[in-house]
Amino acid sequence: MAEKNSEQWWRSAAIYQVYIRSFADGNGDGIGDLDGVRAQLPYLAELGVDAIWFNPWYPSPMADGGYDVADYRDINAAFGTLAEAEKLIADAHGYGLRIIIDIVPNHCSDEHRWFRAALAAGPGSPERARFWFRPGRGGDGELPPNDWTSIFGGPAWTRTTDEDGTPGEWYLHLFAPQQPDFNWDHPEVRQEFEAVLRFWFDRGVDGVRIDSAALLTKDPELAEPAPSAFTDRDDVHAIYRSWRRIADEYGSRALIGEVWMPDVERFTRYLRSDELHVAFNFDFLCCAWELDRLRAVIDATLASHAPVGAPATWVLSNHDVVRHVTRYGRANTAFGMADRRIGEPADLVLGEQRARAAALLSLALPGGVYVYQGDELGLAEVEDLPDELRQDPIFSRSGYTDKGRDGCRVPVPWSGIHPPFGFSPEQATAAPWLPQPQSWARRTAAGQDTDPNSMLTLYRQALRLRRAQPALLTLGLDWFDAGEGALAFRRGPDFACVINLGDTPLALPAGATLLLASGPLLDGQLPTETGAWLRLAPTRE
Ligand code: ISL
Ligand code: CA
Repeated sequence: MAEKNSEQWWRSAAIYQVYIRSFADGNGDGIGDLDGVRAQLPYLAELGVDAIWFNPWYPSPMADGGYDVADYRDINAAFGTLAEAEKLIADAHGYGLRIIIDIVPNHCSDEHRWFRAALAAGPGSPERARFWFRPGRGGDGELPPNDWTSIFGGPAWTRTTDEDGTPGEWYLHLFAPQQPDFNWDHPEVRQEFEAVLRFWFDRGVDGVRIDSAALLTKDPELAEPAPSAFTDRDDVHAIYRSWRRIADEYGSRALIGEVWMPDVERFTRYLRSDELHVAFNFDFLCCAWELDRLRAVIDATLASHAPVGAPATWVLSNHDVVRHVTRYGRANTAFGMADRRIGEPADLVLGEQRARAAALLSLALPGGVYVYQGDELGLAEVEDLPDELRQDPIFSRSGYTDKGRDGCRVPVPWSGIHPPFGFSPEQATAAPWLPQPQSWARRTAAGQDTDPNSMLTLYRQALRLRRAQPALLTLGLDWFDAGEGALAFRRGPDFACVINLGDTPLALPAGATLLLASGPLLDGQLPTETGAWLRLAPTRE
């Protein structure tokens, strides 16, 4: 069992997401880097996670935080070098931490050599065939080829300028104009990404997170309406079948899809046994903090994964969403990507209490679990960033109506009582690329390290217990009745997780012993908005 588990490590791994730019700055330029990560490997090992997922670390003009990739086989100079990345992979392995990198196959940067060559080569050239170049509509080609809009807002097409300075063809970009979409009908695009996968697997990478995995293939005529013309098309699966053959060749390498898909049946197609190993489950992330809804989402998730035999994933926050301490402190605790509601009133004390219970919930559910950097410190969304410092293209492309995702990307506070809170070294030459709030003096890793009641201590204890409970890593879930307002389930015969989402304290099940609680018990009872892990008394048959 243990053997099988380590081969298929992704089935139950706790994965820590590192947004490199904001994690730890080794050289003091205000930008996180690989040196900074390497210095914090002992912290991550001590936290008790099994793997690290790095957001894109490639050379990039950073028009979209590195999701605009200029070279898939190198490292962003601001982060370090390829040799440093290799060293980091080896060091992480030395700590027993696996490495997952982000592959961005839907689009590249407008500074990628292929796109530059396409612009230079002109209309009708083989260089342009790797992307989606089209003449415009209207008398003079002044209208975009179709009316698709970008996921970041504004048109999904940008017009090029020919060498003689006259307006030329348009190219497709489902995201920012600096992110031209690849044409996945082109065999060279397919070969290129297969080679890129091998490049990183050869360097010891244990898995890849596949960005915007359902968007790669398009209606070849570009005629169908959005979004079905470019979302979840049947022919995208052939790509993942070929990637799976490569992953299998290397052995124990995981393919993890970023698939936002409301239709569960369509979603689980990506998880068929010859395709991806796992895909993110965003229903849980978006779900309101309410008993019935949470239970329904958990049930639906497990039911949809069961037929394909794929493990579920549980994510509370990532670099694209409002941090859950803030979400759970709002009157409406549900989340939608289209409406971040930055600045909506939030009770952060309540939000943190719920985030603590949610940590125990997510870490007790069957499958893989993700921790976004700062979750373990209880960081809330930074909602009051000055507009002129916001960098997310969503802010400008939405016409400044959507504040964007910068508020969950503020550099991590490590130590001390003033910014940069140890994010950068003492002799730093620049401030962190986004300013940290002074209130984070209470949120540093060093400050929480020895505090028995801190979020960091809770995560460490929970991750340690999780590792030590074989039932948590392998067995399924059985709901049981623990009283009014309780979300309660067993994993195996004697491990239970109980979350009190009701209005009154809950008595613990008879004979149960407390393993861990997200907050203090009151007269032996589990208070409202509190979660606990329990060892149940053996049942007499
Ligand atoms: O398609 C969507 C909604 O209809 C989006 O949710 C989209 O799938 C999602 O935003 C994709 O996110 C990923 O790719 C983006 C990047 O900005 C994000 O940070 C990344 O997580 C473009 O590469
Ligand atoms: Ca740096």
